[in-house]
Amino acid sequence: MNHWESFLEPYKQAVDELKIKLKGMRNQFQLQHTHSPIEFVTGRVKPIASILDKASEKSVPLEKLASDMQDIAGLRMMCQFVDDIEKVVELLRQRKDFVIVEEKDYISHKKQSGYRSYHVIIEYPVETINGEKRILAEIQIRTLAMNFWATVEHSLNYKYQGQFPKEIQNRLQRAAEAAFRLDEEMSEIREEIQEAQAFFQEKKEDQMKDKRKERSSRRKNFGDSH
Ligand code: 0O2
Ligand code: 0O2
Repeated sequence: MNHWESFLEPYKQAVDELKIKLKGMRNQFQLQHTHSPIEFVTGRVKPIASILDKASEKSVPLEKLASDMQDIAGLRMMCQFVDDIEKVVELLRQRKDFVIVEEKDYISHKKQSGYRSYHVIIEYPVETINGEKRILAEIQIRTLAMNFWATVEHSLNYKYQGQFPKEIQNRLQRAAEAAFRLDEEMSEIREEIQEAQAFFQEKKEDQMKDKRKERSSRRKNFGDSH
């Protein structure tokens, strides 16, 4: 195993474990038939090239990566509505399997770029064959609209290396405002949307039940005739 592989291994394990745990929260809401504040969860370990770029940009010495780079392990939780974000953060605060070391509210205080998201930095214990290793991980919580904007801006940033032409910069600012307004509009009709979603979910479950019944009666008929 080379140095990078062994350094990143606990981060990979943490991302895998946290993805299961955070997706589990979503499944539990669905089982309770209550609106899940979590729409979907993704996770990644930062690629080595990005770690090196960020380390050089922020003057982080490689031997201090573990303590000074908080997002080598990154999780993202997407929500339908802005109000869901606070609920998700509260659920994270109540957990006993990690410690929150920092919260960054880029929703009340959006970044210069127009970026909005809530970041929770955690210290997460990974069990290894050599004992416990505590690593830092970053959980970004955002609405679908915030995620759409950030994903597009991230791709453009990659293309222009942060040196956006003025025209693109203005358009990105306008798009950030439009995403903000979209979130506001969706919050206004939240109850309507949730009622419709609950209705569809119920209908889907009824259809599944009918299909299960149909299959078991077909199996029974087959058994009776043989
Ligand atoms: P389910 O049952 O669909 O939730 P991995 O789990 O390793 O394959 P990772 O790193 O979690 O992948 O990220 P990836 O592949 O980008 O997407 C993770 C999950 O988010 C996938 O579901 C996607 O279907 C889901 N996803 C991505 N974009 C959207 C979106 O716009 N809306 C919704 N609702 N879901 C999205 P899972 O985890 O495979 O299973
Ligand atoms: P990638 O490719 O997503 O991994 P700090 O020293 O705390 O100011 P740091 O550590 O960069 O700086 O933390 P910050 O600013 O809280 O954000 C870390 C991550 O948030 C970024 O990781 C992005 O994922 C996301 N982010 C922050 N600002 C922006 C932005 O303006 N646009 C987009 N699209 N995402 C943003 P990385 O390492 O930049 O990138």
